[in-house]
Amino acid sequence: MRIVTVAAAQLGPIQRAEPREAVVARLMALMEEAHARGADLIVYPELALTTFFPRYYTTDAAEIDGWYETEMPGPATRPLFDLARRYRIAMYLGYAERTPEGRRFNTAILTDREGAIVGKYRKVHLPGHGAYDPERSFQHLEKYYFEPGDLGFPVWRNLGGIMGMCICNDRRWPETFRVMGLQGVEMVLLGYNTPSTNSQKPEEGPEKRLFHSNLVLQAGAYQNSTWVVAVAKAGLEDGHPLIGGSVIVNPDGEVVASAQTEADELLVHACDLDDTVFGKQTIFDFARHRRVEHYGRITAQTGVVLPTEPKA
Ligand code: ING
Repeated sequence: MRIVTVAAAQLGPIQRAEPREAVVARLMALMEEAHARGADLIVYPELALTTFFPRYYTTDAAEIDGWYETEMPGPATRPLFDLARRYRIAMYLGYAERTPEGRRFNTAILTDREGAIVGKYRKVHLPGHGAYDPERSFQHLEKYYFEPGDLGFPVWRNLGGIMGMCICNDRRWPETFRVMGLQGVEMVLLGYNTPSTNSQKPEEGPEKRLFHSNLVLQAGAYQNSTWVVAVAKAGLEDGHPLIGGSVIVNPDGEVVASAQTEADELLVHACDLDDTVFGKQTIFDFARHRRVEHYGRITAQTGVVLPTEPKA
């Protein structure tokens, strides 16, 4: 038995004007509850310190810079790191990162029980668009505000197991989970901010979005025999709805805990990392079963190459 008691710390909406300090107070309240319920690890959402700002288009550099962290922990987040160290709780925290060279990434960090950052991930799959799109009912400008992640999909030994990270849209791409699966990952941590509606397909609502979110999370868990912890920032942000649906998924692909609200809500579950072993040693023993000689297209091609037209 290698139990890691996980707290999935779903956040309700963060309004555009909400200061970091107020948000950090919410994160710390969730950590207090996680500690009281015996958690070893707490997982926060994507961009957990600000509203989902890629829904806004602006060229105002000062406003844009205000959404990014230039140090982690910084003045606003140090109290959270201090509390985590006091409670010996490891943490996944999503935030907008601005490097000293001025590069911008949608980032998540993983800490250990001592509050030290043991891993950093930068979102690889950026959805949406890179320029203002007047056709959309709302913007999704992640390709404008961030660069694609340059760190790949690493895993880290932490809390007696092998942990990996991704962010939001990454969960929709099977390569994300498989690259970590090929490193023996036992628990994938991710945060997400998923609009409840499709800005290009008005008939697609929250039910379909929640269905697709669980579909990819359960598949990723099962096909790589790993735990998956997925945590939403949810609810109505400045009039823009985000889905909730935070879940903890076991290595058999079963949802073992799911959020019931679109507010700040803590899910706690004792995850036995040894539950990943049977799948990795049998049906998903990659070394025994995979046939890489047939998988070349997956890395040789970015887009689709259609078959040739039949001869007339
Ligand atoms: N948000 C959404 C996500 O991938 C999206 C964007 C929603 C893309 C639904 C495609 C379909 O969950 C982020 N932040 O990636």
